[in-house]
Amino acid sequence: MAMERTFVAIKPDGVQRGLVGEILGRFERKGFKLVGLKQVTPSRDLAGEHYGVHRERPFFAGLVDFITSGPVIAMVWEGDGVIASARKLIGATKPLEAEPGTIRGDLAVNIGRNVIHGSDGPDTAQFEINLWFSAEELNTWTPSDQDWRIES
Ligand code: D4T
Repeated sequence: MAMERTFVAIKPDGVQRGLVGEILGRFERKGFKLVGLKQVTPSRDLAGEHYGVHRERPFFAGLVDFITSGPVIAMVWEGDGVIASARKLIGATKPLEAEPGTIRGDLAVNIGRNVIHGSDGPDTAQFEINLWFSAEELNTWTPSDQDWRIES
């Protein structure tokens, strides 16, 4: 499988609830590589672009209010199959339908406060990485224990 990158963001509720370490740890323990990380309070323009596909939906204004209400942890994770795998680690959009063991299944109850976002496919991942990060903010590096996680 080709090496992939995906965009993941801990939403303001996850930051306010002190879940940053818990969530970062799940991606680290899985074996993915962190190549970009920053805390940012999104502007309404950034939020509108990020959620542009939902612009006509009734929940759009509330969603933008929420995502711009405080700091978000924006991340780029790298690894084989990381786009689909991150979605599995995150769980279903509706937290009450998310399986136990997933981030939303374990840590959330409400769709409007579902703690975390992950890109839903390769095109979205590319778009969202470019939207949230400049090229200089992304790091190409080799973890010292890589051979213990990836068969060469
Ligand atoms: P995000 O994009 O936040 O990772 O969520 P998903 O990819 O899992 O789900 P989505 O795009 O369908 O929804 C985007 C975002 O909108 C919120 N939302 C969604 C909401 O508040 N009410 C709703 O009815 C829906 C469908 C939650 C996630």
